[in-house]
Amino acid sequence: MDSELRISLHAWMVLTRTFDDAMVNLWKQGRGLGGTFSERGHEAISVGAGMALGPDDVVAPMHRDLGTYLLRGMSPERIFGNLLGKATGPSRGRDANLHGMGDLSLGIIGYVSHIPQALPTTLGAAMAFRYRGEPRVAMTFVGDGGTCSGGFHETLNMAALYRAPFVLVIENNQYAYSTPLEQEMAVTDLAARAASYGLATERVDGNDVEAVYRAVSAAVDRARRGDGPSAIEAVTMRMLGHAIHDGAEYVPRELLEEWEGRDPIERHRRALMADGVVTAEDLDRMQRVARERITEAIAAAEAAPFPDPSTVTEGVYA
Ligand SMILES: Cc1ncc(C[n+]2csc(CCOP(=O)(O)OP(=O)(O)O)c2C)c(N)n1
Ligand SMILES: [Mg+2]
Repeated sequence: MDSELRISLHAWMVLTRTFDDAMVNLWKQGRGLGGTFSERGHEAISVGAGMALGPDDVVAPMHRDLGTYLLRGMSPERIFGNLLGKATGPSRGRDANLHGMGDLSLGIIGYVSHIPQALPTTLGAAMAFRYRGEPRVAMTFVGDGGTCSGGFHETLNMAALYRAPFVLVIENNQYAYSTPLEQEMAVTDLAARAASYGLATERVDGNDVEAVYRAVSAAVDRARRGDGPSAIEAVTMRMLGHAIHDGAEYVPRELLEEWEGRDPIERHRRALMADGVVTAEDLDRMQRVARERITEAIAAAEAAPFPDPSTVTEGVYA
């Protein structure tokens, strides 16, 4: 992998973590955030997978895929605006959360918060590309918990049957809210679940950004060539609670400590340094730039207006 791409993957992970840390702090300071889902520990997945897409592809990022939103060009100002319920957020104050953030001009389909309904929606986009003969790919994400919902199984069956240009990234963070993987399902090999419907699958270390990028890139290429859908299972750990209100006391401390030692950003930083791709000064600069960017974004989002109450019925279709 060329050095420029490796540095870019790292810089997006640093920006994502910096955003995430700031988001958690804002919530703790009571500064008006809505649903706050930390993606700490998931940066290699959201960035590695997002980077594998081309400019004309579409993606529906899940609640822990902040890096994918940023990579697709959704500005930190707009995302903080959404979390604060401001008119400048993509949902225009309708959904102060990390879903409801679609923007088709950036190739982003808003994640449907009812799990796993983003899967059939994304498959619909993939089928449209297939019918029109466009060389485009539709990608989305699902958690381990989401793989237990009926829509996951129906989507995968149809995607494989019609060889849709569809890529699914399964984020196996080993918990669905407070339920550990082995209490969710009898077969805990999530790639096998997808393979049973006929998708090409691969299981990767979800804390290794380059491994995620390579696996998802191969899946995107396969879909674009017309060789059908894939599911990539990326194994990681949710490092904070389900959402900010949840202290995750039910997760064994030793498990979290073990995964802290595999932190995706720290690991990648060490690899880049060992290979002489970056210097400590480069990394300090990267962190400084990210902090400045996020500080500016928070100030802009806090100063932005709330939606005009007279617009409340706009976007209501039923
Ligand atoms: C149909 C439905 N039921 C419940 C929820 C509430 N909910 C949101 S995320 C979540 C847990 C999902 O776990 P998993 O799929 O493993 O994703 P993770 O949060 O671990 O990334 C739940 C229960 C929902 N969004 N939709
Ligand atoms: Mg999970």
